[in-house]
Amino acid sequence: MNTPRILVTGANGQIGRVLTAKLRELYGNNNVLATDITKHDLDSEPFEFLDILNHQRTLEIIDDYKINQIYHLAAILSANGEWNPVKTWNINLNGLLSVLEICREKNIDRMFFPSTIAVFGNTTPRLDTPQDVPLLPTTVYGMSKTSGELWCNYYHKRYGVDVRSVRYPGIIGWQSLPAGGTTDYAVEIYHAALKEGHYECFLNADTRLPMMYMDDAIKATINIMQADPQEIKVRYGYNLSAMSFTPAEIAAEIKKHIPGFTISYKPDFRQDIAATWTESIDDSKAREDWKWSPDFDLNSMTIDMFKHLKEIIL
Ligand code: AKB
Repeated sequence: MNTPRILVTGANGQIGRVLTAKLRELYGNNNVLATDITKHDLDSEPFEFLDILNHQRTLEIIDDYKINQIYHLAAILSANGEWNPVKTWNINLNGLLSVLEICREKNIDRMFFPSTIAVFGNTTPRLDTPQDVPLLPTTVYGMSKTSGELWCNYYHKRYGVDVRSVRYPGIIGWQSLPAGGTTDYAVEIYHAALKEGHYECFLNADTRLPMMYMDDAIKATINIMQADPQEIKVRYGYNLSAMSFTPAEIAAEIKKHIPGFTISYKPDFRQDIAATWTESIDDSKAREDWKWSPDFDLNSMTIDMFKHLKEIIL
């Protein structure tokens, strides 16, 4: 395959920042255009401001930079989405439709759409959740991602758009902070442990959720995008799994590194969201189709998080 010319939307988000850097390492800075509605001081060029609802500007950018692959990350997450449901639907779903239309019109080679465990709901089996299950999400974020998966599948079947998607669990990394998600606690807890020695958690001690280290999330994203088209059998979101833990379990892991660390619990509305998601995921389809496998568990992730965060924070 020739070197791709890539557009990343939402490049300043938690995953976008790390993914953009990795794509630039792989394909060269000038072949990866970062776009977002805000610019971070440390962003390297090329960068363009882009509101994903501005269809005309997106088309112009695609032409100007001769883009042939899109990683469409721009979205509002589960907790923040609940503060403004209509805006969230508009950005998450109408933004996706605009990008899918552009892929069709411009014959874009490949597109990536991040889905999430937020597509699951109270009717979904909670343990080892299979690939194809009832989806009845309760958040507008989950609704937009569930519908988004269906639209991706539709554009593939109807127009042949080569769209690929995974259902990310909660993502934990030292490089960037999440904004407005329900799984954010699992990043905040490491920062708080180093800075304050204490963390007040907005979920209950025993709320088990699927999680993944950033390195694995980036690896999965690049692997699925580099796979041959015939290996991709699922054109909505592939289930993806690495580890599952509760706030009490991650706190116990942190205590191994910081013995004086303490945690308290003050559950808020995010506990109600988390309670509708599942506890563990069966990702055998991704393992089978494009040979997915994670490298990090809770233990190795915690060692790596502290190694990097200590350099930044202390
Ligand atoms: C969130 O908590 O909203 C996200 C997700 C699981 O998609 N991290």
